Amino acid sequence: MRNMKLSFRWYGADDRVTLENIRQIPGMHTIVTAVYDVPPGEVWPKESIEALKKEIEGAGLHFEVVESIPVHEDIKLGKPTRDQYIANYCENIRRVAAAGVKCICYNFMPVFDWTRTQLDHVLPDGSTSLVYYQEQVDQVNPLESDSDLTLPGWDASYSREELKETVAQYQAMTDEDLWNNLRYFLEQIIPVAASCDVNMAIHEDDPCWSIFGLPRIITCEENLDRFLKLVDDSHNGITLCTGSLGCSCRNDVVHMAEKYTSQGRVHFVHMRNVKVLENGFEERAHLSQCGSLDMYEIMKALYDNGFCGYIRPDHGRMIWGETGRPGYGLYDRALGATYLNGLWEAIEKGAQKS
Ligand code: DNO
Repeated sequence: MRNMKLSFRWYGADDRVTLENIRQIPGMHTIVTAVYDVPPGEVWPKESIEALKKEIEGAGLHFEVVESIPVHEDIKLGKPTRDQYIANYCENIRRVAAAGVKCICYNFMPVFDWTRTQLDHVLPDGSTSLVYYQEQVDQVNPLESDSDLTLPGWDASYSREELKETVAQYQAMTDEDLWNNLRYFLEQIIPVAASCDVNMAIHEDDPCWSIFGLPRIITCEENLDRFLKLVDDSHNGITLCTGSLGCSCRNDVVHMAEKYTSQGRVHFVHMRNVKVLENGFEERAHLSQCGSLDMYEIMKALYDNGFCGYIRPDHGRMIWGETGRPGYGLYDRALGATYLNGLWEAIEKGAQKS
């Protein structure tokens, strides 16, 4: 039996979605979380990690996936101060591994993590979801001091001046510079992850193209091939995020799921459906017919190629009047989890019968 482990992202004590809610979702195994009250680049206190573990296990769930240990901007920028931040990163790997964590999700996107133009776009059925319309992104120039425009989801801890300065530093960098800085980082962290037997799982850039002229490199098959070769060790793997890759028609997500799972490099999967539009995309319900992705074929590619890692429903819509953290409410993600369970059971039983 090939067993995927169903997981769910939880934002800790501040999250309106409780561990008690999550444990009632059928088949739930692992909580995906992080220590949120420590600035990026710093070492996570052992007590905070232990407290998380205790709380999660006390609710009858496992704490096996961290999303994310953030990568300090100085590492991505290749500044001289990066060595201390990388040493801290290695220490965090050791600390979470000691608490039983098996997989760490992170990203290497300059400044902005995921980017959307609206977080509560109303879909025809009255639910709301996150959307990205390129023409709105094109109106926002983070380098213009008189621009008040901002996009939802941006890191509020930056002042406008700091943001402009950091963005300018990246704009002076090429993709090759970013590749070099990623290699430098991986060459130090992967041996540590291997010695602790923790799988590192990079998250693709979301969306998977450059924004504001900043380099973005974890975007497509060619670049994922290159990434995996930077340090050719199974602990250097990926989070296959179907929505991040699938918002570009150039990415064949089913093929990528087959290829990287068979190579033993997919450690974590974010299952999200998106509707690709001419000038952007909308996040949709998980069901295949609601978006552009064939969720059955993706799950089948995972199953057929021996996937036994962690999988979580990604961003849900807001439905049934729920309010809360955009993309991370309870109801639609729970529906997504149940759909994933159903697909997996059907694929598994179908395979056993044939
Ligand atoms: C968005 C998430 C991302 C992800 C990071 C991983 O909802 O998928 O923020 O956690 O990119 O470091």
